[in-house]
Amino acid sequence: MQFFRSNTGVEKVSFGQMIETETVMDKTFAEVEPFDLKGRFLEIDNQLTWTFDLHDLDVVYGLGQNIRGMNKRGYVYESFCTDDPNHTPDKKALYGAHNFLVVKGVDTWGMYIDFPGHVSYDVGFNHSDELTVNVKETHFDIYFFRGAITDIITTFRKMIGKSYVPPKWAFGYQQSRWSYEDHDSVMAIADRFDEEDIPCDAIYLDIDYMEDYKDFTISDIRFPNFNNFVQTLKERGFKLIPIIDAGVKIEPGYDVYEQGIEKDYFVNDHEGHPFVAAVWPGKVHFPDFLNAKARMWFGDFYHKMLDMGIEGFWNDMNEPAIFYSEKRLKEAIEFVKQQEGKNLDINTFFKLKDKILNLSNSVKDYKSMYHKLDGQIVNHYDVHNLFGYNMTRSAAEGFKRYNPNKRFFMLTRSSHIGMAKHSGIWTGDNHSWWEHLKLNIQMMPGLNMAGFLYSGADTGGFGGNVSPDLLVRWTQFSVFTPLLRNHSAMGTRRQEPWEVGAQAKIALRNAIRMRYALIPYLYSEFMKANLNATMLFSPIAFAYEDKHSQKVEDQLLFGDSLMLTPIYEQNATGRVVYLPEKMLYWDMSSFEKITDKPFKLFEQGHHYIDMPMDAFGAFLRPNKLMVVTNPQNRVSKIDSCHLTVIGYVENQATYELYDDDGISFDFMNDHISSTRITVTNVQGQYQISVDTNALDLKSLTFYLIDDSGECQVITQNLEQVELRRV
Ligand code: MIG
Repeated sequence: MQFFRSNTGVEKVSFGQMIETETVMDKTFAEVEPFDLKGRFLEIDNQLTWTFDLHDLDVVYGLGQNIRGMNKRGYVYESFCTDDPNHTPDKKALYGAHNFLVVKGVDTWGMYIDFPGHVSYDVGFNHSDELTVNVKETHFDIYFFRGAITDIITTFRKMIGKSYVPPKWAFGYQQSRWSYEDHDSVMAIADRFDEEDIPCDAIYLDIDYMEDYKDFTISDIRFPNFNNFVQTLKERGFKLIPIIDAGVKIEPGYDVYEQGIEKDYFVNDHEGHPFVAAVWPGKVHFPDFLNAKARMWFGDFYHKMLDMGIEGFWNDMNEPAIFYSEKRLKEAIEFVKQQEGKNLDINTFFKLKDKILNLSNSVKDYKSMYHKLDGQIVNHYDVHNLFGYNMTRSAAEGFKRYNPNKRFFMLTRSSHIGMAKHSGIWTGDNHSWWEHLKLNIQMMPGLNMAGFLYSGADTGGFGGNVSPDLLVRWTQFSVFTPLLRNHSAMGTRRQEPWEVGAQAKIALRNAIRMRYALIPYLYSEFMKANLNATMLFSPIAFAYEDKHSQKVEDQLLFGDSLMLTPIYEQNATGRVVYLPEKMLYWDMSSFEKITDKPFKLFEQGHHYIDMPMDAFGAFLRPNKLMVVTNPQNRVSKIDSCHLTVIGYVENQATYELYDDDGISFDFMNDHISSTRITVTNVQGQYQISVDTNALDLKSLTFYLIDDSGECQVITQNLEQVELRRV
């Protein structure tokens, strides 16, 4: 065991890593003497268990994409990337494995476990005053952090590298369904958005666009002349986002399969033959994404579709999901045959049932898969959580080779710490349940802590049938998440915005239009969170130290200026909110209503806020500003010349508005537009100053609210040069 301390106050304990995980980018740790190590640890049977004390008031944040609330205390969790579409409260793991948590309390400290296999956490479940971590291995690194919670998170995020930045169009509304399966159905969706005057920037292609579910193929029966089709939609402002699955169909003559076999780039079984699993295409092999050469080979296949005008993808089934393996299916069938004609006792009957039910995603299969890394053979189970990460890394590195200065769109289902550098994530197959809207709300801070800023859930729910009010409420929340995508499964009720009734359609159009109005603020806050390694969504306890704020589970700070209080319950027409200080409510039901000054001040404390179905809103913090604009139907059409600024200014507020070209990495060389807006309230008179290098910025309209609730509207014309200081 070795101890390290970095210059940022992080302590690292190394048990000697088994495999290079590529998760920690900042490696400036100096070896030190063991010091002040927390907890009690125990090594038995090649596993390590570490127990820490929890104080009564400690709140445990983190673990990224997982179930239950923001405060993880009171349950058990696992890090083991899992394709399980039933995200019920008894589950312990979802698609991602994110071993970072922070205990906030009397003593605030954080922990990151850099290990790609199975890790479990008992967060005060068996013993309410203990946090116990178990790692199924003794070779790995642990990092400990101390400081204020936001400093711990920033230190950690800097260690793991800058988060992924999508193209700016990715902040628009995106429509998906499994599946818009042919040319005509995709066209009909695009046409309908324009007819209904509902903004939309992207439409997804799910597995049916392929020929027999073969990656990087296109069914020319369903999509004749695909290149033209991509181009036509692009000219109308719609991007197409095709899915790529992890399994490669076994089919002689199919180039990905043939080359993979020839180059020995597939994951093997214990006999050294390519492992046979079955997923959508039937029997498949899995590319050995942990192997750098295989990664490069697979990543280059994306180029084929980039050449057709595609600008982004979603990588699915990369936990990897396995419907069944050839070997285990054989065993199961044998077992079933043996039972024929027998009088089954109850145990045998259950065994029979389980043989079939447990075929999918079996740990036995993961334990029979092998990776080949520079002559080293590694059992898949030990590095399981790196698989989806490396599939997506393969795509991201492929994009860099294709065009190093272009931002491509990328989402992945499975992920691990370190992957946030390469891609965004969607949170997988949720259901059209109110509980999953709440889960979505509560998961956002954990995702941000793990570096995932570009993320969101399947809005409206993937499985099950959505009700009109659930779709409206969910969309009203997703208006704030960087990824705003409506997606649903085959066979469920259709949930495009016009499918759930006339009243809901209007509410949905208004909410989606409000999203486009928010883009100046959303994009600025997203990019600042990215560049400064800070949070976009935080529990209010990250900013307010009062006792009550420590326990709030259903409100979020969104960027620097807003506090969200979403509705997540059936039939609710309002809700109780907690305000840690005096704040301004903005009724965001429709952007156009802004001229009616839909603002109201509320004192610190608890309040009941009315929000009928078509209404939603957010609270502005005092002495903060937000910048919005007139909504348009595409991100590219957004008006950045005439902006609107809203603020409750008691004395002084400053806002840094960020913008860039939205498509290149030039922002990394400071090719950005920045506008600093300062509003000072001098006894009811506002002084406004604007420093900007944005040449196209022509006017700013201010809605300024003072302590008495009085709203003044002031328009500043920036063409008067004296106002603009560059
Ligand atoms: O076994 O491609 O999470 O978004 O629509 C299901 C079909 C496979 C799972 C993804 C979902 C996608 C679906 N996929």
